[in-house]
Amino acid sequence: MRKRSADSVEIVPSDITPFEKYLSRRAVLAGGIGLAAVQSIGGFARSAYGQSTGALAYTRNAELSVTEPANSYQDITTYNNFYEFGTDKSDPSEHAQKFRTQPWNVTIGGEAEVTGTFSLEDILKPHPLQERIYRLRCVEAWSMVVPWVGFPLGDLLMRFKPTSKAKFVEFKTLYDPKQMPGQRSSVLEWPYVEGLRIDEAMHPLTLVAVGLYGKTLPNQNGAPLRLIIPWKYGFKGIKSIVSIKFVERAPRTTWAGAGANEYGFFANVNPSVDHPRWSQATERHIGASAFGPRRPTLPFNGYAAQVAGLYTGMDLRKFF
Ligand SMILES: Nc1nc2c(c(=O)[nH]1)N[C@H]1C(S)=C(S)[C@@H](COP(=O)(O)O)O[C@H]1N2
Ligand SMILES: [Mo]
Repeated sequence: MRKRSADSVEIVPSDITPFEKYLSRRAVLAGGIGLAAVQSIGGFARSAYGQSTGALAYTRNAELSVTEPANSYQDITTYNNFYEFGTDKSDPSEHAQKFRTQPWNVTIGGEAEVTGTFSLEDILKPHPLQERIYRLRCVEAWSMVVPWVGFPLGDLLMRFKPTSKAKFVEFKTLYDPKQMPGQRSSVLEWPYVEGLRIDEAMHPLTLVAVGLYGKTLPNQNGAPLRLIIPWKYGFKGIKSIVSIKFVERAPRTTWAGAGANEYGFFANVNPSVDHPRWSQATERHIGASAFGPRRPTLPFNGYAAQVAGLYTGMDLRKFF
């Protein structure tokens, strides 16, 4: 891998380890058990990825979906936050159209037995896709309901065999100011960095999204792969991921860099802890009348039954 600067790496094709090759080598070493099983999950059409909004094969996961009606495709793909393409809600859909997501590589590093740079295809191939209708709650106090298509992040992370030192996972978005005009301004520190505690990353609700409304992700929604953590504010859902690193300490996130008192590391949706500049007690649902009533915001965005246990004994005012 060629270093470009301390924080960004340029991936050259010769650095890419085909995942199957790696696994078959490991399978021999490990006596053929376990690792070989990873490959047999199978189930998605290789050609489905990397195209612009192509159809995806998936099953619906009703158990992990909300029953509220989803927002329109129009709302979900034109009202976006993706500062790499500008700070207005309409900027990403206008400025991300020519963004190239093929070829795409993801580098896995840090405290894990398996590390290296893998093609998107190798990253995604073993994971059958599910549709999950999740609520998205932005820290700016608006919300949407989105039919995401993806698979559990934990299933992906386990393939790399994180070590006992892996207490957190750090994620980075592509750094490419030529393609991402927002990165030519210093509105945020680039590349965009996010992080999760390892148990949050492994939680079955935490999703790697590769599509929405049954099609591959539009660029403005974070193509080709992004995170969705439905009980957290939207900024945790990092888009267009190129790096996943297992680390011992909580990474310094981009938004904490922009204002540590405004954007906490946990960022669990919490109606009783206000953002310094606006209340978090209620939310405006995108698509509903601007003059209609605001909705009360639910603790953990409505997912408390599934995730509150991750934070037992923690002061959620301090760890906001
Ligand atoms: N790389 C990157 N990821 C990002 C952002 C961003 O600016 N850059 N914005 C975040 C914020 S604040 C929100 S609310 C969600 C919005 O996702 P959506 O546009 O798909 O609704 O993306 C998150 N992921
Ligand atoms: Mo957000």
